[in-house]
Amino acid sequence: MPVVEIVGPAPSTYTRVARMVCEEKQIPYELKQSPPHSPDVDAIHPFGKVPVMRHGDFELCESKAISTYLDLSFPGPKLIPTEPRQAALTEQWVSLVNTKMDGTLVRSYLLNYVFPKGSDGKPDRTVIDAVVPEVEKEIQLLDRAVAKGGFLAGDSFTLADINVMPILAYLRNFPESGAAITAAKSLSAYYDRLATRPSFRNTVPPLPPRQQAKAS
Ligand SMILES: N[C@@H](CCC(=O)N[C@@H](CS)C(=O)NCC(=O)O)C(=O)O
Repeated sequence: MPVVEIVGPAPSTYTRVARMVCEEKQIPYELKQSPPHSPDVDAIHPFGKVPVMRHGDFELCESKAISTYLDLSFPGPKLIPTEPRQAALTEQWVSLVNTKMDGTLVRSYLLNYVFPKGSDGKPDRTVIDAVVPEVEKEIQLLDRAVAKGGFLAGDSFTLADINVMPILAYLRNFPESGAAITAAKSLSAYYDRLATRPSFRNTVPPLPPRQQAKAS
């Protein structure tokens, strides 16, 4: 069987999702760290987003589609349950995160810190201050969701958990979101528990250059 190729940079949250799926199912894969909108990516994703995937002559884009393909094609633990309610809850949480929360938590909040756009080269406080209430609201929503069964979709580990963990990993490192996660006791415990999984530990992205400089 040909080796699965995941194309996208390691720091990308969605790329990490596809990699975590491979790790959970012990699918041999290669990571090709082409950035968004590079020829490699544009050849597969109509809007140049990462990740994209190659498996032999099969090419695919969109993290959820890639995850579904991998889950259905390879043996190992089912990450998208087959029981209808569990399957629907998994789909629901992937959708809520991808269609709403990624916009708030990653695009509006985190990326303002990681790629500051303020006139002085610092994060734009106006943008951050405006989005913080919604960031806090969404973290509280996740906290309530995992308080019930210990996972996002009921009481077992699914793709819904894989999909949110890379976002939480970044959120813990920034002031307002970090404080909100610390205050969210169920979510903090959930993160600490899931962060011990090999799939998460084996896909930790390198520190961004600015944080590397501080750490050394
Ligand atoms: N719906 C897509 C979203 C992928 C996405 O937004 N990826 C980001 C990196 S984490 C990206 O490619 N950003 C560049 C851009 O949007 O132009 C998926 O689930 O794969």
